[in-house]
Amino acid sequence: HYEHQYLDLMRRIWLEGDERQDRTGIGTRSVFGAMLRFDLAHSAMPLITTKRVYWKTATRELLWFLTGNTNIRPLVQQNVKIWNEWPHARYVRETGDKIALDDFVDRIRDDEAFADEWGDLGPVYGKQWVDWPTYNPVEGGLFSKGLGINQVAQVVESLRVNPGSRRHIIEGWNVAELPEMALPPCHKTYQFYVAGDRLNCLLYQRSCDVALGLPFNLWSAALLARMIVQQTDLEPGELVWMGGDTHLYLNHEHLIEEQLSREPQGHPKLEIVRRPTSIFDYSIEDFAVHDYAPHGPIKAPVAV
Ligand code: DHF
Ligand code: TMP
Repeated sequence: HYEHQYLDLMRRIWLEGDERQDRTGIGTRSVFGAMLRFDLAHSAMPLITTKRVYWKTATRELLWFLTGNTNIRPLVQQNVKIWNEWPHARYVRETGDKIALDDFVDRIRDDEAFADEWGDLGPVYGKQWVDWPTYNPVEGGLFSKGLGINQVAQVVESLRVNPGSRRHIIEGWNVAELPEMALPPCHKTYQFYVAGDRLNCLLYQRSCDVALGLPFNLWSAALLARMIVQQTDLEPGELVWMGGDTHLYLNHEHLIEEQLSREPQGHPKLEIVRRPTSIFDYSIEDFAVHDYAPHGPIKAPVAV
């Protein structure tokens, strides 16, 4: 079963990883450099079954990236909570107002002006993917903003007209803008590769929370590949995932012990029920997952 790769990685990190202090103060066990490979043929998806993964939440996040929006408000309005902690932490830090997370999120939902001021994550994934900023030199060594670059549209186009290219890349790591981002991109580089009529996707993730983040990241990368497959009239190939600092947080022990005691079950499949006009026209109703009968959810706190 494809999922043994994930469970084997989790076990190896937990048993053999180096214990390290990390930015969040929680502490991790970590390995540096890891690879997973998944065959996406016949609509197969690398969806984790040893706990319930909220694939619709991950899908809403990906669709939000593709709109170019970096404010959590549209996520909050869809009841997607995965980015709430970071704007909340910034608000508490910058105002000294120790508002509870739930109250902060209610305010983001109900108060547009408040959301405009406090809901933004800075120029994270969405901005870099579809509107990477450009600059034009002007008098006196200054620069003015040029038109943004839509990397996603460019990759879809380059896959169509020049499939053999070695330059099909979507890059999130905009060095100049890292200081303005709530978190520098984790899933930072996607590369695509056409072999015959199959589209392969490689994701390089510089930093990976194997328990909470990785199930979402695998789903989203495979989903993005499938959407591009549909838009380019190719067939699904392989997803290759590569991790840099690949870690487990020490406070995820209960999740890890429980998950490693479970066996993968079933082979979920993704059906895309409609063919939207472009990569930017998908909506949540376009996706149906079949044969997903996971084990129960396992809750664990996210390190902020
Ligand atoms: N920070 C850290 N430390 N780990 C992350 O995985 C992470 N991921 C981010 C932002 N910062 C991060 C964005 N993606 C969850 C999943 C993905 C995600 C953020 C959070 C998460 O908490 N998942 C839970 C609950 C899901 C839900 O409430 O819908 C899970 O059980 O999968
Ligand atoms: P870092 O910026 O110090 O590396 O912290 C980011 C943490 O978030 C790290 O534990 C990796 C995790 N993460 C993922 O695993 N996947 C994601 O998609 C995101 C946004 C973060």
